[in-house]
Amino acid sequence: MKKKFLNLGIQPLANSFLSSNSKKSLAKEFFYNLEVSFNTSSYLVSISKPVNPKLQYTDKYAHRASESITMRNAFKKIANRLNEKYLPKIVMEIGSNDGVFIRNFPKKKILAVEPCKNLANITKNKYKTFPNFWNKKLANKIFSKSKKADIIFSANTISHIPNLKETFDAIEFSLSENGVLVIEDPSLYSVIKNNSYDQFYDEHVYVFSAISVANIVKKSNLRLFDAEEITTHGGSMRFYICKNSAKYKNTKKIKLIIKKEKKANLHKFSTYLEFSKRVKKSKSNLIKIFKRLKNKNKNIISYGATYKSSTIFNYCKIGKKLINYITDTTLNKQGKFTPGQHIPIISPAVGMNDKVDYAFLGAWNFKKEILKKEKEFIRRGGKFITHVPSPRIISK
Ligand code: DWN
Repeated sequence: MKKKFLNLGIQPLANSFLSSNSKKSLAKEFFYNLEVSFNTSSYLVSISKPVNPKLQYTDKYAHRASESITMRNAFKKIANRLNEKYLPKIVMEIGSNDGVFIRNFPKKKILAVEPCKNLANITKNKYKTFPNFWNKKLANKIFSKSKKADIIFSANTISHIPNLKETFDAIEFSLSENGVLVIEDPSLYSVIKNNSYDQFYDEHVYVFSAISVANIVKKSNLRLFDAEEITTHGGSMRFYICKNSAKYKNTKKIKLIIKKEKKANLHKFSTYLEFSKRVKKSKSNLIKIFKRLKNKNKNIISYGATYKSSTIFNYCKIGKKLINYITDTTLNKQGKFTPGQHIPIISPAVGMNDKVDYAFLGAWNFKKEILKKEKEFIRRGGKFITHVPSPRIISK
């Protein structure tokens, strides 16, 4: 049974950056109610009513996974590790974005699946790229009895697909006998611990725990045999999954991770009710910080036009009165307006100027990288604001 525990209000699609803020284009904006539920039998946390993926993964998808050094390095490292450990002949990536993971492999080994046509166009000339949604039909088109994948990799994508049963059935069909599915997604443990409620937006249909993944993959004759806690995206989990009959034994690490999650009561509804109370408190404290600074005539901007910050700004109703603009390195976000609150997005080269007093860390998950990059801003007295794990001003 699904039980609701969090209501983040009326929200736009986090990817719907607007080219114009004219009345005509604002009238076309799509909104939905962002409610989050807990399944008392599978322990899966999900958006109560997912949005139709065809509205989300269009030829105007804005996010480029290769925009940060942190992610470029992280993908290179895991690509090399998988290559050395499993010696794969065929590697498929589901949700290949701009190719930041596959670029670490020779062309002949790679199959890429990417439903956003503008992204698929980036990789299609070098790598065999299928501009489609991952499902059984596509699996049947790509694979056969004699052609299977040794590694299926998917970062920040499986949590975006509403139909998990079909997704994992299609993966089971596509994997070789001892093939391994490696998935990375934000971890529920970190979300609860850091109060990072902004990990909930239309695309994050699920926020996984190891407990829930183990339950879900079982239904498709797959087995979660290992996992790693990783630091990317503010705390993620890397899951290793194989066919039931594959040679891999369940590791000590996966048992320990599940034990840790149980100790944190991730299998109990009461945990989520408590989380929901903390989210409300976080909202009111963040609004207080913004209003206090604005009353002192401070210039506040936001750093990183993230999908996550779309949830915050629309839930907390933090808009143009409180934030002058948002800076983002992604060229195709610059010159646009954020979903719902319509805050202008500009380049950091223009936006990180002497007039800025405070910058809200929309990309708080890259705090280390950003603080390193913005030494000059900090040196001249500029400060960052964050809401993770609780709203506060960072002075160093
Ligand atoms: O799952 C998803 C994650 C992985 O990526 C998606 N559904 C969409 C997207 O979500 P996000 O926007 O919350 O992700 P990021 O990776 O936190 O976005 C960072 C943004 O900040 C990018 O637009 C790039 C920008 N940025 C910047 O302007 N200066 C990032 C860094 C590190 C910087 O120095």
